[in-house]
Amino acid sequence: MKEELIVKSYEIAKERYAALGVDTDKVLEQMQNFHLSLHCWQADDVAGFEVQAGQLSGGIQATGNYPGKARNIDELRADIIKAKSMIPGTHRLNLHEIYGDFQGKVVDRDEVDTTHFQSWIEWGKENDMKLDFNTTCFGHPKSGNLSLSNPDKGIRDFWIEHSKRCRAIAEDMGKAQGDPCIMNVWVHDGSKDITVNRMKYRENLKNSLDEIFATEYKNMKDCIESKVFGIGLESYTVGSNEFYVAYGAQNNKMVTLDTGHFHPTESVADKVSSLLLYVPELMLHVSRPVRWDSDHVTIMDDPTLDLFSEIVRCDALDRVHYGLDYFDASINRIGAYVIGSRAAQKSMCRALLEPLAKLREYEANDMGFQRLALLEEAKALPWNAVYDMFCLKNGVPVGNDFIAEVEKYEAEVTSKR
Ligand code: RNT
Ligand code: ZN
Repeated sequence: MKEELIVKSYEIAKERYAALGVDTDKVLEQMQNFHLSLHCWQADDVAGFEVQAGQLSGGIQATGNYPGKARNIDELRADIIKAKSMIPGTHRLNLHEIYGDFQGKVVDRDEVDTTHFQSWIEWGKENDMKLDFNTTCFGHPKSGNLSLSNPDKGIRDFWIEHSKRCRAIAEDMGKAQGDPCIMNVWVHDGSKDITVNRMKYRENLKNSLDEIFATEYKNMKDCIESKVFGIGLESYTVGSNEFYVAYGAQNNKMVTLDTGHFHPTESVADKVSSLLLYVPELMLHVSRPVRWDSDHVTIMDDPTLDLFSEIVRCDALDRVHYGLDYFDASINRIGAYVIGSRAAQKSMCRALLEPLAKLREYEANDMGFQRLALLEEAKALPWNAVYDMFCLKNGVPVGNDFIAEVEKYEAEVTSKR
């Protein structure tokens, strides 16, 4: 897109917003400090690099077989660097344990340590990407339907050991990057059919978590993620929303909100203010559920817009961490990274541009019509001119120009895999 046009549009937008008391230059600065944590698993459909790799399990599924997925660590790194060249700003990388640099060796989940992530730590430094981390309790012969909540102490202990080791790795990552590494715990544990032992498994999960979190760390932060159900585990989920919200509130742990992990008519945006009164921080897994937790590519839809608006309205920008979590194997995977990341950024940009002072003034004075009218008008204000300027300032393709970039990389790189 022509630079002149972008600048001109921005100047007009600046004036329009100024008339409503919104400073677009300040929003550009805020956008620069808004970091996404890009999920490494979009590049290879959650496969990872274990030599002994098993099938994806745990009730999650990547569907589609679009050609060109990353087959090894070098390809995955190249793809992430390519994706990030089309996303303005600086971002983090969210790694799962199965993405370790195992150098062709069989390393079981209870044997992993920081040496397997040393090359990632260096790569992160070189590429200006701070790392976040996740335990991986699915896709393993010991995963079954129950991991941390398994009544079999041997299996439970195996996953406790895995999770403890992951925390130690996250601590080392955090120390090396001079910024806490956020480590997420999500386990698939549940049951396909009616269970008559709900309490027992939840008690096991609670005790396992207590053991895992016993060590205090300074350079990593824990977060815990609930969900409604997984495929094949429809009747019962050990780590439900109530379970983790209560655990987080009692133990001062960050709660992860995956936007696909609630009942379809439930507003995830509405949870932000309640949770932030009781838990220290939130981690987001921004996704797009279509009929179920389908992990479609994030787009700028109403739930996503509402969620980011709510964070801004709660003045909670620095108490929320912004992870993405989708895995679509049916379209160009690098393109999927860019679409979802830019959709999250655009949602945030629009949220930051909301004429909040004016809206709150109306609300305080019981001026319901005026509040609703301005909310409607704000939707069509030229927020896109501000986002385009943000892209221009960061030297990344503006508007739909990134489509050609993705196509070029496909022609030259991914189609040859
Ligand atoms: C699964 C959870 C979880 C995973 C990743 C791969 O339903 O959302 O966060 O998607 O850990
Ligand atoms: Zn998730």
